[in-house]
Amino acid sequence: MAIFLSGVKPTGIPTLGNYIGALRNFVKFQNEHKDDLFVFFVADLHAITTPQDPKELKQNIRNLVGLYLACGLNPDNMILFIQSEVSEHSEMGYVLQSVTYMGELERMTQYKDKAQKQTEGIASALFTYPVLMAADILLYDAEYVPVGDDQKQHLELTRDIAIRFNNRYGETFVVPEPLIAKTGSRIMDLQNPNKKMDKSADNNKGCIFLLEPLDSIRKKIKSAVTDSESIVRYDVENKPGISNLMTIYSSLTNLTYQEIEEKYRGIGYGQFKGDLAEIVVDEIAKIQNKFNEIINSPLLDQLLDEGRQKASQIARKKLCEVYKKVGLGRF
Ligand code: ATP
Ligand code: LTN
Repeated sequence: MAIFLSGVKPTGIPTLGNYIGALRNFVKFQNEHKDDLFVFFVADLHAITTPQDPKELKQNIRNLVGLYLACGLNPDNMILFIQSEVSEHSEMGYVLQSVTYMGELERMTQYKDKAQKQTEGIASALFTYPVLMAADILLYDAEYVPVGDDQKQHLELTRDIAIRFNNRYGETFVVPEPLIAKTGSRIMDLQNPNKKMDKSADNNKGCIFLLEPLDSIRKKIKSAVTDSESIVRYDVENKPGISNLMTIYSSLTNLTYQEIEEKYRGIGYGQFKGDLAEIVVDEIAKIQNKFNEIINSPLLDQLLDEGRQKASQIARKKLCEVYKKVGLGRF
């Protein structure tokens, strides 16, 4: 039985980028691997590496659990939990800090980007964030980690940490592999197609949220930045806006770029954007309907209680093994 694992930060309402680059693939893999185990969590400890309002954080955690399920994750072969409820994540993170070098963390591009945006000082947790992420993964012996393209560097560091620990203390961790989709692993902002669509971005105009009113989604797609050529053609360098819209189109319809180009040959951007708006709205409307059905159901807490219990059991065992190998305490 293989173990797949991933997490999403409750730093806001998940976006179309999170859906195409992550959530949707979780569901796809789960459907394709019914005999394997899927460990998914709400990465709330990661969320507080940048400032969060406590009330909003609480709401975002709940909404994210609802959205995991509304997107189609199946409780049958899944452990779903909230990261901060399983204290082994922080404990393992600390031990792994002792085998991670400052220089490695200084090279992380997500740290450099996010540090630049901080106005009230940079939290040291933002710097050590990738080590906690390594702990999240290594605690469960996960083999596969489905993520968007922006997490590739963190996964490489996780692998380096695992290999280093294994060399120093003996075979302990499974070295995980990232699963990054070929199409849609980096959806760009609709107003600034050179920047990743981010749920915690300052300006929301180029970002589509999964719980946003459908009309607002239509408007955002129709006013997405394109170019003056008026030809639907995939060319990231010269036509980043239209290429990004084509990526969204392709991800949600499974049409290739070439098929999309042929479909819209001789037809301007208006029709293309109108069609794309309906494709996106159809997909998100399904998620919102399901979300509204389940968000107040006691099932959510039941699943989270069960998830916490199962996750703690696995994590505690791994943490004890690590303490023992490192020579800590009286293990
Ligand atoms: P923040 O804005 O707070 O940094 P985020 O949306 O960038 O949040 P996460 O919530 O941690 O980051 O991302 C969850 C998953 O979604 C990760 O696997 C990440 O790689 C993926 N993801 C995030 N943004 C995009 C995007 N624009 N396109 C594709 N995948 C994305
Ligand atoms: N850092 C990730 C969220 C995350 C994660 C993980 C993803 C935290 N822990 C473990 C995969 C595995 C991000 O997407 N920003």
